[in-house]
Amino acid sequence: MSEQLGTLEELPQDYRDGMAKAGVAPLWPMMRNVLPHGAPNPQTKAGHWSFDAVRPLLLRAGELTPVEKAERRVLVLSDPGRGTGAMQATSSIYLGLQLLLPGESAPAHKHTPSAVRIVVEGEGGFTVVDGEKLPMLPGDLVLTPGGEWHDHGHEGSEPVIWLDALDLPLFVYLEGSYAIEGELQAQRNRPDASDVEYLASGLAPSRSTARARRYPMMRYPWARTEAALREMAEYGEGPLAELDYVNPETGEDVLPTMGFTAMMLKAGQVVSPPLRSASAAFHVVKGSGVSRVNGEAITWGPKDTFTAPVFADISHEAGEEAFLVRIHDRPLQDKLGYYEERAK
Ligand code: GTQ
Repeated sequence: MSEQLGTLEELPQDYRDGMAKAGVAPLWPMMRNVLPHGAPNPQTKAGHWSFDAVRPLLLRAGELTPVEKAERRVLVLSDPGRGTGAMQATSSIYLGLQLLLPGESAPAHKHTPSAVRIVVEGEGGFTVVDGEKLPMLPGDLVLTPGGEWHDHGHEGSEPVIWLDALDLPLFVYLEGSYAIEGELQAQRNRPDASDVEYLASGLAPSRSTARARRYPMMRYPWARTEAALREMAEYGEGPLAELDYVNPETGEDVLPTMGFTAMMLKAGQVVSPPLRSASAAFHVVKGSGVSRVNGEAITWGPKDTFTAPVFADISHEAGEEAFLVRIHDRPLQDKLGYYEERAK
C-alpha cells in the first residue's frame, strides 16, 4: 500500500504547464481525495434543526411570500459541512420544511426526483398524487415518487407544516433534475389506497383480479406505525422496536433511493447501532433525548430533525419515550451493491 503519493509541486513547471494546456492532470496527487484508505471521508457534518427555532421563520415566510410567488414555500435544511444555502442535508438527501396556510394550494408539477413528506404540524393538509388525495395527519408519511404529478392543498384552519425529503442531490449530480408544471388535478372520489386496497397489513388485492401499480400505497398513516411499534417494543424479539416502510406488494423499499425506518425508544433506553455506510436524517415525531453523532451531543425534542454522515458513530438515549423516523439512502446503496455495516 503506497502511503506517500507524489505531489503536483514536485513536478517541473514546464511539465505542469504542458499538462494544463493539454487539458490533463496527474491522478496521483489527487488519488486519495477520491479514494481515501478504508472508509469515505465525508464532507457532510452532523446537523440539528430545532423545530422551535425554524417554526417562527417558516410562519414569517407565510406572511412575506405568498405561495403563488414561491411555488413551494420551503426553508431548506442545509448541511453544516457545506454551509448555508446548500441544497442538501447529507450527500444524497435534501430536507426542507414546507408551510401551507389554510385555503392555499401549491400548484401541480412532476419532477424526476422522488419526495416524501412527514407531517410535522397541523391538520387538513393533503397532497394529490396522480389523482389520489392523500390526507396528511401529524406523523403520516406520504410518498410522491419521481415522475408522478402532485399538488398540495389545505382545507383546515391552522397552518400545516411538513418535512420534505427528496433524493434531489443525486438528480442534480446526475444532471437529471427537472420539473414539468401542470394544472391542479381532478381527485378521484374515494379514500386513498391505505384505506382501501391495503387497509390491512398482510392482505393485498388478489393477483387474479388486480395488476399492482409500481407505487401501490402512497400514504402510511402514523397511527398504525405507532401502534405497531408499541406492540413490537412490548413483545418483539430484539432490544429495539424498528420498522421499515415497505411497498405492500413487493415488500421492498418504498422508493428507489430513499428508505424510511420508524423507531421507538422507551424512556431511558440507549441504543448504539453499528456504523452504517448509509447517510441518515432523524426526524423526531414525539419525545426527547440525546444522540451522539461522532462524539457530538445533539439534544433533541419533539419535531426536531438531525443528521448523520456516512459511517457515523451514532448512539441515542431517550429521555422520555420517543418515536423517530430515520430517513436514509440504504436502498440506493443496496442497488449499487455497497451497503455495509461495521461493528463498533
Ligand atoms: O412539494 O413538490 O421541498 O418540488 C422541494 C421541491 C418540495 C414539492 C420541496 C419540491 C417540493
